[in-house]
Amino acid sequence: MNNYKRTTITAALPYANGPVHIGHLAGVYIPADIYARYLRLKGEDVIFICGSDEHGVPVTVRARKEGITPQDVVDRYHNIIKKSFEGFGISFDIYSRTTSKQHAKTASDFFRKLYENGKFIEQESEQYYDEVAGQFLSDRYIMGECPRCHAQGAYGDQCEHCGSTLSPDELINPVSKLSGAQPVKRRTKHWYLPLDQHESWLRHWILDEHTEWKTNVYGQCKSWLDTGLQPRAVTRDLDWGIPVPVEGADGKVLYVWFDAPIGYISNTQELCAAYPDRFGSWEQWWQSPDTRLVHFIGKDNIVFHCIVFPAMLKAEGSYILPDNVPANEFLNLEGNKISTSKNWAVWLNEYLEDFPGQQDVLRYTLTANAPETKDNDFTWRDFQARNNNELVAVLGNFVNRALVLTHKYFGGRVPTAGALTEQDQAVLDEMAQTRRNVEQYLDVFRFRDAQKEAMNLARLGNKYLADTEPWKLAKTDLERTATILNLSLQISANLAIVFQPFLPFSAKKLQDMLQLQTCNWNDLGRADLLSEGHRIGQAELLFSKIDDQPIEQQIKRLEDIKKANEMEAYQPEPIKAATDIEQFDKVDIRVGTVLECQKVPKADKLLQFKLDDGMGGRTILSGIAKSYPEPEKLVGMQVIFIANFPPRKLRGIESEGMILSAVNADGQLVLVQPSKPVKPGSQVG
Ligand code: B3M
Ligand code: ZN
Repeated sequence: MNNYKRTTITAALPYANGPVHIGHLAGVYIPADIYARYLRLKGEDVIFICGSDEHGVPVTVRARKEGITPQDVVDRYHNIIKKSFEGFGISFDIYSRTTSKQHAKTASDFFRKLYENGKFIEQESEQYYDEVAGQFLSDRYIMGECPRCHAQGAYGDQCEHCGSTLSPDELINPVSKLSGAQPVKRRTKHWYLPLDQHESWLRHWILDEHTEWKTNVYGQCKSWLDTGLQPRAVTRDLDWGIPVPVEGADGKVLYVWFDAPIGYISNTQELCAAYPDRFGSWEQWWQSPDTRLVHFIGKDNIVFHCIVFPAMLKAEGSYILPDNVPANEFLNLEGNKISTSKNWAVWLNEYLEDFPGQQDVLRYTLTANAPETKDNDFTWRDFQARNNNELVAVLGNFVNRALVLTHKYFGGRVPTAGALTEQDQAVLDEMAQTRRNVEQYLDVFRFRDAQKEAMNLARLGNKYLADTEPWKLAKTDLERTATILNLSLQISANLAIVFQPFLPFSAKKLQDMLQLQTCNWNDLGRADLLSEGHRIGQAELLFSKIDDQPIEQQIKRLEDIKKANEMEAYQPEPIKAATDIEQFDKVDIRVGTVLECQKVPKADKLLQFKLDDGMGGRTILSGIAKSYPEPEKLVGMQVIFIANFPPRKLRGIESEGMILSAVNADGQLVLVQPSKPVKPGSQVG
């Protein structure tokens, strides 16, 4: 381990153009929070920095769509996001925003310094411009026909149909996504960070000096470096952002990925200015060689944090570089990629409303399933099982038994431990390993294994109680019962400590129940945390069982969203080969009124219709039972049927024709009916 004196922890600044969801929490904010809490508990000097990322094109697009200003958009989401993080106990020392005054100053100064020291190159180029919207278009806002597969709706940077990487110039018939207008080419000047000039030190710094980085991070960096780095534009033609602070840059702002990481620095400055006694000078957190900088991010941000931002910091000259960038992969939801635009997500603000007081259950589940080395899946059933089988049945149950029995047999005072048996000693020995077990994983950002080790201590306690059965012993051997409960309470106290980084709300509750005065990480493993005769508080449930009903409700919500999305994505079937009126005239199509309708026994798809066809009635079988689970409700409805198909026997019933229906986007069959009542038997044509 390095010889550092303090740690600056940053968590990716979420875009303030939508709320945050479980993917964000699992990938970035929970691991960062566990880590920050862990270091603080060890007594280390830590700051934990975050804030909203409020610039960029997507904010302007949303504002335009809603007819409000970009500032309105970011004000709304900044507040929602901030509240969500507070709700989940994410212990940032500051959660600020990139529209703050401090940030504008810091980011401008940073840019100007690089500019004055000749760290940029200036380049003119032709870019697409939307004359209706009055702005230049970023790649994502130009759409057109893919030059490779000829699908419509390819983006200026990529065709999602065939997966090709594109440049806007290649699109056939490009249109602006903003206004639908055909964009024109205009000349414009931008400043570029010449990453190619940074390649050799970056190669050495990452590939030789940071072989300890997570393999997913290291691998992505290696592939970028092996492909060769290109200069990157750090300015944009846009009216939302931090104005480029040099002459001849009217109408230009800093590229959002240039200003956002500087937000970590400006937020630190804001924090240190507000609490100088507590946090000291901002410089020590960013410029002192004995400070360790750790960036928590998702995998889509790796290149910016491992290559672009370090190149900016190096070019500026007075900053330290990140020591580690423990990026996670992605979390999926019920087997599908989380998507803000498709509303395929569990939104944190909604979870807090739907499961009040149960933040730790989600924290626990997301850590247990964290996408640390590969993409992972969140399912509501797994969430329920983790709560019921682990938090309730193991952790909660153990602690509850220890406390309840202490109240029952020893009046709520920690009983005196007598001579220890071999079994007792073995339990204590194992408990003494907890700190090492958990730390070995926390120190290398393996939070799921760390949490598993913490849970193992609860399992140990649970097994100890199951093996010794003090509730039975109490009747015959109170002395032995006292020893067992003393040990169980010591284990509970250890649990209150070890779970603090993972389940801060429950750990605090447990600490209060035990009336444990201090909760020091360095005390982990000790068997004398609660002294004999110490009075404990009332036993309350740490966790409660989650029934099927709220889980099914969440699953239903997602099913509804999926249906709505399918509806939207629905593409009609291609038109059949040409035919003519003569062919059509041969088919006799009529209107009928449903007299009776019922399921056909032992045929799960078939409904049996009795129709008034104006000619004495007829029976028709139709394979639409799945779409109409209550067939009796169809009685009285008018339908359209083909009257001149030869009769056909199905399941012993003769069917005289075919009833017409359309297929819905979700595969449901929908009966077709006349728009006004029609005399049964009338011809359709
Ligand atoms: N806002 C991207 C994201 O939320 C971006 C992170 C900025 S960190 C400096 O994925
Ligand atoms: Zn294509």
